[in-house]
Amino acid sequence: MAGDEKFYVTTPIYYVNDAPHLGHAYTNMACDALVRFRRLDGNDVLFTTGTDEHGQKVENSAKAAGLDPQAFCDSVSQTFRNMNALLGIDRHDFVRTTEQRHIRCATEMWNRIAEHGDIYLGKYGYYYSIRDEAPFDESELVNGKAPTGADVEWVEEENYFFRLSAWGDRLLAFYDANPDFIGPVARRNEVVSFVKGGLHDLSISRTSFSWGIPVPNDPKHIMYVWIEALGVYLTGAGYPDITGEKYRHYWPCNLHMVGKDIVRFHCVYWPAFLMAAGIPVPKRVFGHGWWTVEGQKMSKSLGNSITPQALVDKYGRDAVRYFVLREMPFGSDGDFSHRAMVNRINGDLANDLGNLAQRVLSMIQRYCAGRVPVAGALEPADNALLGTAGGLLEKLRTEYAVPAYHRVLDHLWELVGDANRYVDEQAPWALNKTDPARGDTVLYVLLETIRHLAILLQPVMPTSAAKMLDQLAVPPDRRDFAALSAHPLVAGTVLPKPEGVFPRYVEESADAGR
Ligand code: ME8
Repeated sequence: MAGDEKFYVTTPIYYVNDAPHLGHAYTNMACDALVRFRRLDGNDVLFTTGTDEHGQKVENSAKAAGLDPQAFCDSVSQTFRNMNALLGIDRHDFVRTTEQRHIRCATEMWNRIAEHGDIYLGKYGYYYSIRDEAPFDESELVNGKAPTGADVEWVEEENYFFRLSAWGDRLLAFYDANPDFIGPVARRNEVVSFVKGGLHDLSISRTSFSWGIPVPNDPKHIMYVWIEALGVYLTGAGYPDITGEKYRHYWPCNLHMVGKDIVRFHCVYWPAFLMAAGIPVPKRVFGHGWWTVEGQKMSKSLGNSITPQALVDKYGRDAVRYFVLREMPFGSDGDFSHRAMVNRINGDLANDLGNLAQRVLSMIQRYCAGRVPVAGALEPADNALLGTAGGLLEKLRTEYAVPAYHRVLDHLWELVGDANRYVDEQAPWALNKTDPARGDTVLYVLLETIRHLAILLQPVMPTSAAKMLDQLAVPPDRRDFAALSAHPLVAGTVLPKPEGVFPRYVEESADAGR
């Protein structure tokens, strides 16, 4: 993977009728870890996220807030930007669907699809759920409501339609030819069986409200929110400037990271729109699972949504990033609980990794006058540990390609475990008395192992990993993956006095016993 390969990754764009919560934070933190990994591996990365600002729900929410829609969007969109700053989301382009560049992009996309003959004007009656922004057939309703339980209303209007029904076979052929297009496999199977079940044409314009992008040459219609929202990924790559450097370099997109709820939009509608417009289809869509909180679905009515701010205030940014990527296998659903969070902070971070670093760095101060010691001849146990450390990057490349963050962290913590056992077996404090040269070698091997861990942990815990690397006196320009083998620690380098990087979580009295 190393080299100047390009990589374009996107998060969904979030509706501005809701405040940022753990679910949005999760997708962004996951993408950010991947982006950082790729950048440290020498890739040229474009990373986009942003906000989805049109549609009836937004128009309604603005009205309820007593604001004009644009002012409403400006203020909520800013809360998503703030979330990114809070979580340490790396260099990215924040794209808003109300920006001119996006309006140009969506308009051009519409024109291209229309030129291809895939858009027609028809009459349509359907059940519509405002909450889901989705139309439903009668057969999809459950007890007269949307499958999500949202209320629906019967709507009839003259709409433009996208001829989706004509794309089923081409989509199935596309999935066959591109087996990695949808991950994980369970989601792929769902999509394939949905398409095999037959596709209906899709209504892609509305006349019942006005907060949206006008349909070219027929401005009493506005584009249905999904057809323009998906186009945001093209906007991020500079479309419609298809001769431009940006588009030619970054499109097609490498990965759309989405929640499982919107896999169908990204894996059925989106490739069909693109093929109809004559635009290359992205390489992969990954549908991750959903979080519940203390065993319950997050919902406005239950008032149990966790804000990113509350999480970071309570546990710290890096611990939150670590927890969400370690706790549930990426692609599955999982539960966020205070208890599980504290176990990870005090177990994995403070006891396992934190103690390893603290123990080793304290011995360097005590036995080596605070300098990187000289390594003598290596013994099999030393080579085994260094071999595992040296082999990690290749393993992590495989896992990030899925991406399987939980396995990335499993691999790293296997090395933490090996290193802790090695300290106990080699007992450098005893060697310091009986065979100081051997003691120095053991401590050097441990420092090198910690350097590997810290460099490879940067994508998930950038702040803590940077502190660890500061303590190893690794210069800022020697922290990328090329430095793993190119720049081992140099004997004699003075190391600063160690400070704990991973504090234990101490229960506040209100938490005790939970
Ligand atoms: O669907 N657990 O926006 P949205 C994990 N605007 N992830 C969650 C989650 C949870 N409990 N709840 C939400 C939209 N998410 C459209 C997208 S893209 C062109 C348009 C995450 O604000 C997850 O990534 O409803 C999900 O796909 C996204 O938030 C939906 O955000």
